[in-house]
Amino acid sequence: VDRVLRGRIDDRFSTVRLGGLNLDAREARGVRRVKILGCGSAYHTGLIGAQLIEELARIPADAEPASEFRYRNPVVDPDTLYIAVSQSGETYDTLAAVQELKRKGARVLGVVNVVGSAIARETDGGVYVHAGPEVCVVSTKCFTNTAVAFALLALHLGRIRDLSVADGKRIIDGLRKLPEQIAEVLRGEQEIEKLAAEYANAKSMMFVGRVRGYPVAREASLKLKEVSYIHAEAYPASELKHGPLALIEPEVPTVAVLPDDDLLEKNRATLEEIKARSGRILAVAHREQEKADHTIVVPRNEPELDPILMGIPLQLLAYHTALALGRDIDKPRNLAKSVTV
Ligand code: F1P
Repeated sequence: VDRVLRGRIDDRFSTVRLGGLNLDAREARGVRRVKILGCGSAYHTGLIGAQLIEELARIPADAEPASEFRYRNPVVDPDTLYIAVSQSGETYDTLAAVQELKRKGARVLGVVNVVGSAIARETDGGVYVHAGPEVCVVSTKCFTNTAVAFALLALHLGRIRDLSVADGKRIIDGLRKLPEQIAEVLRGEQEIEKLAAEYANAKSMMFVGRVRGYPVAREASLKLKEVSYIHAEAYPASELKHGPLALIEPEVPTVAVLPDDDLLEKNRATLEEIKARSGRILAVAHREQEKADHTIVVPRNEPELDPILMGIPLQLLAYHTALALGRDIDKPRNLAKSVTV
């Protein structure tokens, strides 16, 4: 996280410098909509990025799996800014989506980790994530850094569009706190290892979150599937009552992402629905949750940045669950470093 922030924050003016963006102020002011494309973890960081851009720059934004987008003859709109996200920069579905967009005359930026990769080359500009090489196949630190890169991009767009400087300063202060807070989360690893041993016998796992918690729930569920091979589902918390509650039973525990924001009461009501069906609950929250069987407590930061910190203990949970089950974490089955087909 230090690396993605380094040299990019100007404290005097509470602004952000993104040298490679290649989007001048006039172009940035003309953006009516942002569409983010990526696959797997990159898509999930896109969901976080879309929320950050809506919250901090007030531009309508959404994310879609690039692997869907490229097959559906999408309407390409000149006032939409397209952003492709990729750790490797080589994922073929994402690259194909970028090429399709370029063919149709769209402006496409990249949020990419590997410098000089195919997606970095094909895009018109963008932000490098500087997470360093992902030594294992699954994306972990790159997920975190990409979310930080999106916070910087959202701040930048917000500032150009004359949104509150005070808000910018608040988020910048929050970003600066992240490295120490991440270290604090990592110091809780032993606790998470014990929890992983407790939940590793699950038949399946449910992950839920609402708004800022939802992309975290999706990513945590993907991480668990990728490395432990436990079946997992992720739902927006309010979707549970539209069918999936039927799956809840003691052998199907739920991981609930519960930031201490204005949705906490709603989220607690979801926990009650799960408890009423004898479901076990592991919460990730800013304070102990009495309705949960266990809580992993993470430090508080600015609410918009919650997805960044809350994802990390769940990466550790997936890692230790895989270890407890004797899986080869660095070589998960059926997963390539970059999916080039
Ligand atoms: C996308 C991705 C990863 C996943 C695995 C397969 O990669 O789906 O999220 O962990 O490595 O590919 P990328 O486009 O971000 O490199």
